[in-house]
Formats: sequence, structure tokens, C-alpha cells
Amino acid sequence: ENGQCGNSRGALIVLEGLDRSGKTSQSSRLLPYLEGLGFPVELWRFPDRNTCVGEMISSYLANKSQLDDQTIHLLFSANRWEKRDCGHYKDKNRLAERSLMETKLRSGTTLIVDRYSYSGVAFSSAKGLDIEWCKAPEMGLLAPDLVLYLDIPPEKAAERGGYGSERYEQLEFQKKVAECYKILQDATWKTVDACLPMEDVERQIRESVLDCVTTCQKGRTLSK
Ligand code: DGP
Ligand code: NA
Ligand code: NA
Repeated sequence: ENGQCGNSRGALIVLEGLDRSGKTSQSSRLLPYLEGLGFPVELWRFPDRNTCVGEMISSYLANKSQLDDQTIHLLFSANRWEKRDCGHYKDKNRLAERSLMETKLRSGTTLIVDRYSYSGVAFSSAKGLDIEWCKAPEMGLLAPDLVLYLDIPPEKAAERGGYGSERYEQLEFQKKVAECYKILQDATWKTVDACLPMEDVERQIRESVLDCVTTCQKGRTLSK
């Protein structure tokens, strides 16, 4: 009875947090949980490195290419836009086959998304870019129903198995990102203490998500 019916739509659930905050583990644990309850659900992530834009982002993150801060900001944003949905894309065969966000949600599929616009604004404004300028290209993307912020002190995150070699995985920079995230919190946010044992984090996430998915099924419209 949890499946799609009538006007019901899927929920757009976003996980945010610093690198090594546990988003990726928690989102992959959330997937089988919701599936087990009978909800149609998919796990997405941004950046999506599989598109042409995503390949440029990936190369930048690996320090294999250099781009100025504004340019990479707009590419991250474009990577979200290309996965959104747009009526006129449907006429173009190449894109028609892609499953895009709005179509998925309308058809009743819940999306768990590992990073979204908040990463876009937090990571770029941490470099010193104007926050309003950073927000502008995100406007018009689908608004999440729930943002789960996995809260962890940057020092603690850095201790977790160490960072990889990607561009942003440095303690001093992550401290700035954490400050920027704090400014962005809004009514859709649920902050979860990511320092708790994994099972406790998981339990809190499950509770909030179940609430959200149930509300969305009752026919809340998609907002932008
Ligand atoms: P991930 O694949 O989740 O490890 O993300 C790769 C890195 O890119 C990570 O350090 C966070 C950062 N990032 C994710 N989204 C954005 C974005 O929209 N803008 C910027 N500037 N950085 C982002
Ligand atoms: Na990362
Ligand atoms: Na991640």
C-alpha cells in the first residue's frame, strides 16, 4: 500500500555534510530500508560524474584541470540542472531517454540525493565568493522536502580514515565550509549528530525520512 497511487509523489531527500561526514554510507543504508517498506526509491548523487559536465568537474576535483572559482561553481550547478527536467529536452532524442528528477518524483519515486545545492553554495562561498551570487544559479531547481545535515566537527571528519587526494579534502578549507553550511540552514533541515554511533545516526535518519515520505505521498506538490 506504500506504492504510488493517485496524486502521490516521491520525496526529494537530500543528505548534506562535510567530506567524511558519513553521507554516502548513510544514504546507501537508507535505500534498502525504504525499499523494504515498499517505497519506489533511487539513490542519486551530485556531482554526477557520468555526464560531460560531470567529467569536467571530476577532472577539476582530481587537480587534473584548473578552472577559476566562478566557472567551476557554474559547472556544478549545470550538473544539477541537466538532471532536473525540462519540457523542451523531451523533443531531443538523446536526452529523452534519460530519467530526470522531476519525472521520477512525479511518477512516485522517492530520491535520496547525496549532496545538492547546499554543497554548491557552501563549498563556493567558503572560497570567498559572494553567497547571493552563489545561490543565484540554484534558483529554479527542485526544492528538497527534507535536508539531512550530518553534523561533524571538521577535525573529527579529518580523523576518519583520513581524506583522499581530492581538491577540497583539507582541514582548513572544510572548517570554512562548515561555517558556510551553518548560514544555509532553513526549515527543511534536520541536523543529525554525525559523531554518534552509526546505528544511532541511521535511526534518526530513518525517523525523519519516513515522516517526510509519508507526507509527500499525501499529495504535496513539488516546489521550486
Ligand atoms: P563527493 O563526490 O560527494 O565526495 O563530492 C566531491 C567534492 O566536491 C566534495 O569535496 C564536495 C564538493 N562539491 C560537491 N558539490 C559541490 C558543488 O556544487 N560546488 C562545489 N564548489 N563543490 C561541491
Ligand atoms: Na569527497
Ligand atoms: Na560523499
